Amino acid sequence: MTDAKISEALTVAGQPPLRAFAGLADDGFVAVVNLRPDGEDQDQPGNAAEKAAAERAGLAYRFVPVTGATITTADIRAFQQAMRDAGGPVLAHCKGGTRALTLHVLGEVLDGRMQRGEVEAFGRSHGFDLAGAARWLEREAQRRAHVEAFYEPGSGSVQYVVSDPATRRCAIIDPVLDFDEKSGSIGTASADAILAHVAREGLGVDWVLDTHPHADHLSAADYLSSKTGAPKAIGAHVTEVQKLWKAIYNWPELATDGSQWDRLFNEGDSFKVGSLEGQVMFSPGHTLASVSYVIGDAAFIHDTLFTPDAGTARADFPGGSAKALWASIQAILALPDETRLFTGHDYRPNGRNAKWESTVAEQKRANPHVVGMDEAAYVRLREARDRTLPMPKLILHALQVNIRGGRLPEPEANGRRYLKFPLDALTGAVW
Ligand SMILES: N[C@@H](CCC(=O)N[C@@H](CS)C(=O)NCC(=O)O)C(=O)O
Ligand SMILES: [Fe+2]
Repeated sequence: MTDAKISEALTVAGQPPLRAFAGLADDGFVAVVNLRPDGEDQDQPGNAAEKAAAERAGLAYRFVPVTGATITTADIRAFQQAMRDAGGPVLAHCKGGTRALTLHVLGEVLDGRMQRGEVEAFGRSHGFDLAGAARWLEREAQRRAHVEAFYEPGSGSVQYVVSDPATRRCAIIDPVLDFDEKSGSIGTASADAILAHVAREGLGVDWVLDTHPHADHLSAADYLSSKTGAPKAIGAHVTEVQKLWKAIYNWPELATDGSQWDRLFNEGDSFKVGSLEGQVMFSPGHTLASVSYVIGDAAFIHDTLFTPDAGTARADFPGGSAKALWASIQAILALPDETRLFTGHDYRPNGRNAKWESTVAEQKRANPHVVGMDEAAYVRLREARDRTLPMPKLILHALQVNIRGGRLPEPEANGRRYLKFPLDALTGAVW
């Protein structure tokens, strides 16, 4: 194993054999961070075996799989978080150590502790070639749309603030209103974290956008729109979703003309975020009304494609269609290869760090729901998988709020708000 001590807190290394794990604690390490996706090499122990070996040795363990060509800001932040959580010396390894050092230096540059121009010389001083890290920073510096993601672990949702550095205007996309279904409590911590970011960065909010009426969490669009004064918008087909759920909830007074939003977007509509141009793509399948927002080189595709290792979203909610989802995915994959794709959920398969960013090229290369598929095969795969999935825990709570743009039910005479649940309206019971 090649290893290099970068600081008291961090040593980067090539693949350690499992038998070396017991000795790492004696060498003073408190944690191992594994950066290798499973299956890179035949003789690689892999995530599960490393986790077990680390536990046996009394070491903390974190799985932050990355490939050199696909590193994202989320990976860099996850690596930093793993370092902070360890609270002592960490051995971070990939195959040869370069990816580990790359994540470290990228974090240092993003946080202003290292200059972009110092990266390669720093790598050489430790015996590593960090040309890839320098290229990553170069690409990042050229981006016009700045994207900040906020992961909400309760529902595995990813909320975004996309901003125009030139005008410091932004759009908020798919914000979450916290909800504890056991106590019936509503909270605004997630939405307030977005407001705090917006204030810290001195951003003006042009839009509060939802990609679709969510079925797994309450939307904070109404809350954030009233806090910022920014208009809220969603796809125009939301009116069909309103009609569908109006019948399910037996809710005669619900307006189903979309008047709960300031703007309803159709396919091809455009809008501005500061000086950046936003384009709307109609992306039905997961829901009747789903849209994707393409802003600069960033596309917010929510529940269509997830990250390549996590496949695609389900298509079995009322109004869903695997066939329509396949067509929507093809339209997204027809965007330029380098388009950054930001997905709406991540459920952290195999306990890896949360991921939400990919590119069109990566999806075409590595998503098993895309590679070698045609419409018929995809529909078979999607429908078979959907039959195994229970309904989201909050579907009946969420829809009655989200088809009103995130507005909570009006208070009753006693000042309290109530939710309403239809019985036996949905299929997919867990028994
Ligand atoms: N366990 C989650 C499931 C949420 C869920 O169904 N998520 C949708 C997106 S809203 C999905 O596409 N899931 C894909 C999957 O679970 O494989 C919950 O109860 O909230
Ligand atoms: Fe969804």
